Amino acid sequence: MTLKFNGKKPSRRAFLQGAATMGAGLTLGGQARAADPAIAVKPWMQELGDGVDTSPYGMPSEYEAHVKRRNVEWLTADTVSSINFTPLHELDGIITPNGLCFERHHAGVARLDPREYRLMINGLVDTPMVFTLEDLMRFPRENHVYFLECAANSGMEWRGAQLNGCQFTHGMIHNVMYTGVPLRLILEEAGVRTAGKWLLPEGADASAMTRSVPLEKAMDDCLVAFKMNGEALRPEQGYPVRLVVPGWEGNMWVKWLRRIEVGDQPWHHREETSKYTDLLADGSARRFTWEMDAKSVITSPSPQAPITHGKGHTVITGVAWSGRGTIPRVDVTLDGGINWHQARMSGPSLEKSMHRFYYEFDWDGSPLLLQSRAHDSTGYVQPTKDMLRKIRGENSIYHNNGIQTWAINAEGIAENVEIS
Ligand SMILES: Nc1nc2c(c(=O)[nH]1)N[C@H]1C(S)=C(S)[C@@H](COP(=O)(O)O)O[C@H]1N2
Ligand SMILES: [Mo]
Repeated sequence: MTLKFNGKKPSRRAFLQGAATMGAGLTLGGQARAADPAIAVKPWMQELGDGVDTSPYGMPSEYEAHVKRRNVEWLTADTVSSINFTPLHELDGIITPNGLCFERHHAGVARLDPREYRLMINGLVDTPMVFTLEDLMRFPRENHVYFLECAANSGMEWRGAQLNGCQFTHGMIHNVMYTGVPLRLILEEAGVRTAGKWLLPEGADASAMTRSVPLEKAMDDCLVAFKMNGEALRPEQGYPVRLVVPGWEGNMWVKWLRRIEVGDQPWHHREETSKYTDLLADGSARRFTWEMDAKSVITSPSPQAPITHGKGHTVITGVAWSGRGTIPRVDVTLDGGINWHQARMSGPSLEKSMHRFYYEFDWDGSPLLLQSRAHDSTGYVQPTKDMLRKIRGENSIYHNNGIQTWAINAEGIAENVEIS
């Protein structure tokens, strides 16, 4: 740990003394508040609270009502084919609570009756099959934590800083523990023919979303998932069953999964031609850019989470992820990239999952240019936005994994800016 108090690295003894005086609230975050009226006896200490079962399905505290998904009204013509954003600036750790997972629908939320749920496997298979939900539950199942990032995450930021808050610049992501059946086992049950090389998962919503997925990926780590963070998928996330395509762009994670066709070639449907391709400067387009590159963002402080305590000990935190593995290291800069400091990682480091980092420092109250830079387990380092534009041109929307900058002024207010 590289905690510094007033610029000096404390000895272990000094640190322990510091911790001891924290009770009196002097060193890290506290203040001497002997006369603080909030310490007095409160109504909730004098009366009985609600009994069990007042809220059979628990809800967050009423004081947390601001912690919610938000959309950006001008982005889409209506909310049915639209997107909202995970409030990253309010979260900690690595798991996204189910009620806060961003939503992306092409035709609204399908309301499936699980008793009428069916999954069909057809095309180049020995035995076309139809499974009920109960059938799926009889396969061996696995638990994995994966991030899902829409390829359009940060897309509005390609040409310059635009939206003021990491919820909006980076909130098309969630990180969830899935329970599901390896797709490989289901395909083996149907028997993929030798000519079968591609899959076409299809959704049961009114958009009938489809994507071409190479067979190798399906046989490697795709899941047919029915639980998220231990409970049934939320309707917004594809209840009762969605496809999980670890590390790959969110669009391929077909929700309300109803059918998987096996074919010998990709289908080149809408979502892999007119959408989810990147027009380059020379007029050609990148396609099948499935893997999500390493990326990170500081979630606090950030435009929706300013520094409110003034100068002194300050905690910077954020998240990082890579579609190619883990994140062994994140660097943080306070001065727009002149000096980089290695952040402290905390929490599980899982493949294709979000990672949490912290950087604690003593803020002298002068303006800051905060950035974070992720390194993934392949050695890849998150690029600047200038580096991305140099290679990809100005026309891209998808796959913007460039370094994000927040400018913090002397009042602690944060703003989305771009410096490189
Ligand atoms: N059936 C179906 N699956 C879908 C979509 C959809 O509209 N319909 N949207 C896709 C897109 S573009 C993304 S980014 C993810 C979003 O998943 P989420 O709503 O759980 O965040 O689901 C994908 N799967
Ligand atoms: Mo997406």
